[in-house]
Amino acid sequence: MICYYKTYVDKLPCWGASMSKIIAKVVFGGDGGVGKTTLIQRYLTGEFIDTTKLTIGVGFHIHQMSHQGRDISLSVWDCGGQEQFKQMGIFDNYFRGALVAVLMFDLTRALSIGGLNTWYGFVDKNTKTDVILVGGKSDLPRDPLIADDIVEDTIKKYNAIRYIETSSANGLGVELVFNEIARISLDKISEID
Ligand SMILES: Nc1nc2c(ncn2[C@@H]2O[C@H](COP(=O)(O)OP(=O)(O)OP(=O)(O)O)[C@@H](O)[C@H]2O)c(=O)[nH]1
Ligand SMILES: [Mg+2]
Repeated sequence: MICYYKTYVDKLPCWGASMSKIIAKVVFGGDGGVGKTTLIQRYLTGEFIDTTKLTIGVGFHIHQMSHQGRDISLSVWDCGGQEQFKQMGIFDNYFRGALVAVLMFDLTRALSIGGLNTWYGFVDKNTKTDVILVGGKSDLPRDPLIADDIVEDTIKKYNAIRYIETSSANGLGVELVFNEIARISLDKISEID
């Protein structure tokens, strides 16, 4: 059972003194334009970049953070949500071994909830990746089709352990997403130490 969790974590032998040696993998999925890249950038830089270009293929960041006194490094994979990238058949590989998958939809666009089906299909069920569901762009008027019961059903359908509404424009929920990623990752890593 212990080895089972080892597949989630890369241990780097020598990354520099200030870098946590444990790197937890987190993957962001969701349809094109829901706000994945902008959310990651808002967290990493503190700025709302409203000129984000669509992500071609997959973006990647390494981020060192602390959560409740423990250090962790995250490898953050940001999947380009445009249809042509989904159809390339590469995303299964990117989701494999992730501790956390962030599945994101756009609160202004009900169709983006429907799109989550494909993204959930990429989640690695063998390694029991935890899903965080994120509803983005909460600063904008919400699509009236996204009623509370639709959100509740979506949480259940994708076994999300947390649902967070975010705005990269005003910062709401942005820190919380990454704190939750760190908390979940550290809990899992504790099981292999
Ligand atoms: N008002 C508002 N606009 C946002 C927010 N998040 C993203 N946007 C805008 O939505 C557009 C798309 O954002 P991206 O972050 O590029 O979306 P994405 O999910 O990375 O898209 P792909 O890379 O194509 O998968 C950009 O013009 C952003 O400025 C938000 O929280 N509030
Ligand atoms: Mg993007």
